[in-house]
Amino acid sequence: MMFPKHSPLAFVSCCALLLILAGCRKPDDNANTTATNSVTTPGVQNLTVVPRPQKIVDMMKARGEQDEAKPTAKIISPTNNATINGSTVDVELELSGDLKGYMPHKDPSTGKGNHIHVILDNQPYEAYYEINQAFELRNVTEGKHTLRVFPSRPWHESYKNEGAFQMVEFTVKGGGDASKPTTTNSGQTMANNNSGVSQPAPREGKDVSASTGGDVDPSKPLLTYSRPKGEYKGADADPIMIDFWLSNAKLKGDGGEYRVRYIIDDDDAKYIDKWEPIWLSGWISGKHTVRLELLDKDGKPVENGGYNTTSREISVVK
Ligand SMILES: [Cu+2]
Repeated sequence: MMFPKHSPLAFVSCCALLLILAGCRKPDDNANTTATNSVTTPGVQNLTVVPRPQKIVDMMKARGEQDEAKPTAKIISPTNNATINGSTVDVELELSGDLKGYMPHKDPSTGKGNHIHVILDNQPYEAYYEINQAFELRNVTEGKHTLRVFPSRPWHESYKNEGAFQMVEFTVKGGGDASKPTTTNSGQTMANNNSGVSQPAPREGKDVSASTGGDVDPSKPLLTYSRPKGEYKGADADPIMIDFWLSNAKLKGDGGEYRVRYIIDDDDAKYIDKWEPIWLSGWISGKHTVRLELLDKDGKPVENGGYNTTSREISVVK
């Protein structure tokens, strides 16, 4: 008689016990899941400065004297302080100086080669390979802009001799619509606006993002961010080069008083005291922020139109 009476209670107790057990199990399961995740997603990145990769040393040897070249760039168009009507800006360059065989050109079989880094305002650079034809900056917004160029090697290391870097300011009237998405890849949408004249082959160019030039004084210290940018895959992601152009400033280790500070993600700040590229090894997969800043002798950022502190997001796929 007693047993049936207790039976529902026992049943409830059992359920409660099971629930408690289930409840107890749950955090364990979560903990296990978390633990598994943290193993598959490497959380810690320890970057170290490593020597110039052997792959690049070998390429330099194969290039003969080219790395001792002292290319001088001249921006033919746009001229300094020019006013451009319309949203397409043709960039024309001339290279001279002691070239030692250096000439921009993309090898069709490898997709690589010497090229010029072209920087509109403080956007990521664009690579410009065939300088016998103008490079089109498309959808440039109305207003004041800056253009910076310098010759670069196939592995994107810039030439740092005097005269390699050139900068002009120009103004666009009736420019591209900042809210408009980019035009077609060949840029023909805009070219077609004119007339029925037959279209030439698409030229090298880029639909640029909306931006305006900073209030830059070209006679003041100026740090131009160059690398890294974009996506790095496999062997190209280890190591990754940091490279920049420095105007009107000498770094501490080169007999001057300036320093370049770099901050990767939320890591502690590190410093570059000689004007040369550095290679960093130890990147983990995912997105990373690279910030470069020019500092004066007191460790304060040097202001120049906002260009001396630049952050870029890169992505690493291993
Ligand atoms: Cu490059």
